Amino acid sequence: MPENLFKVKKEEYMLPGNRACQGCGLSLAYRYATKALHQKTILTIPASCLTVLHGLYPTTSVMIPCLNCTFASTAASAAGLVAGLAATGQTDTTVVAFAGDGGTYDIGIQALSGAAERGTDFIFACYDNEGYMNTGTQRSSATPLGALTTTTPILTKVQHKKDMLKIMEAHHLPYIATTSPAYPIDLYDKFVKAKRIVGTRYLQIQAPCPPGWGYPPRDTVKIARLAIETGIFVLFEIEDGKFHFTSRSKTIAQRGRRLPVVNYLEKQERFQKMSMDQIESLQKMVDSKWQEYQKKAEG
Ligand SMILES: Cc1ncc(C[n+]2csc(CCOP(=O)(O)OP(=O)(O)O)c2C)c(N)n1
Ligand code: SF4
Repeated sequence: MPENLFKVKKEEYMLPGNRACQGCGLSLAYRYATKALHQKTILTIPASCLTVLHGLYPTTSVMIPCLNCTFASTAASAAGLVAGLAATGQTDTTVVAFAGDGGTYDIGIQALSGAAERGTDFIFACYDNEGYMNTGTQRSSATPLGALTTTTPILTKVQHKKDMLKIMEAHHLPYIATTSPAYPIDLYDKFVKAKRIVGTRYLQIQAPCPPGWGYPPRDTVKIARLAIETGIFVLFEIEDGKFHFTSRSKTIAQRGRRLPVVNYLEKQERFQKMSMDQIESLQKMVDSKWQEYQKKAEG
């Protein structure tokens, strides 16, 4: 076992047997996130695959108190929890909102922006499976260009993914980080750090989804790694405005070698109808984003 695995808390907050699909990237990431958040945490979660994972009342597979909120109000419900805890003197409890990309990029963005602008003291974690997966793989603004979904069934999605991280950066938050289930120690460390920081902290987890993306459940970590190797997804932190690469993305930045995006696309059925023009456009977008990150890292 690698040495740094020893620091991960042994306690499990996800009980064996939850209702997520086999190979769900969210459930892998959630196991490490809940270990890092540990005790003295309250979750608030909108309708999503995560509510399904938590289970149906009166049973649950997650050992952390959780509020189910309405779709648009995740960050507002977190702000209410923060105010309630402050009023009752329980200021040592961390409020964590956990939402899918639909509940973050689209339906939850207004409440999230409001809470972030006010500097509400909470963590907002978006697990990004790039679609409305719980209701059958509809497109969201996080769905990448060229992906097939049940609402883009023939011509694929024609828009690029929304740059939610840039939107959150514009809120001048004390902490923004990206994480992947393929790098669980990096994910764990970022949640531990986020728990210690005061103010609005935003974490984004890339969450591969076997049925929604069209790959075998055993390949979740392989797909998540390819996302990092190609630069489609980049591991970084922005602490008080200072950007730095982390984990495998840091190594890739030092070596200056990324794989072409097609290596990632060809493994997923959702990209089977992508045109050559779309692949080129995606590669250009990834290259220019990477350059932007490198400039930021150089300060
Ligand atoms: C106001 C409202 N609109 C629509 C729904 C139906 N609904 C439940 S879960 C869901 C998909 C959520 O997508 P996302 O936030 O990306 O999370 P995921 O399902 O992918 O985990 C939708 C549309 C709802 N519960 N409430
Ligand atoms: S549909 Fe995707 S995100 Fe939802 S539980 Fe299944 S694998 Fe996980």
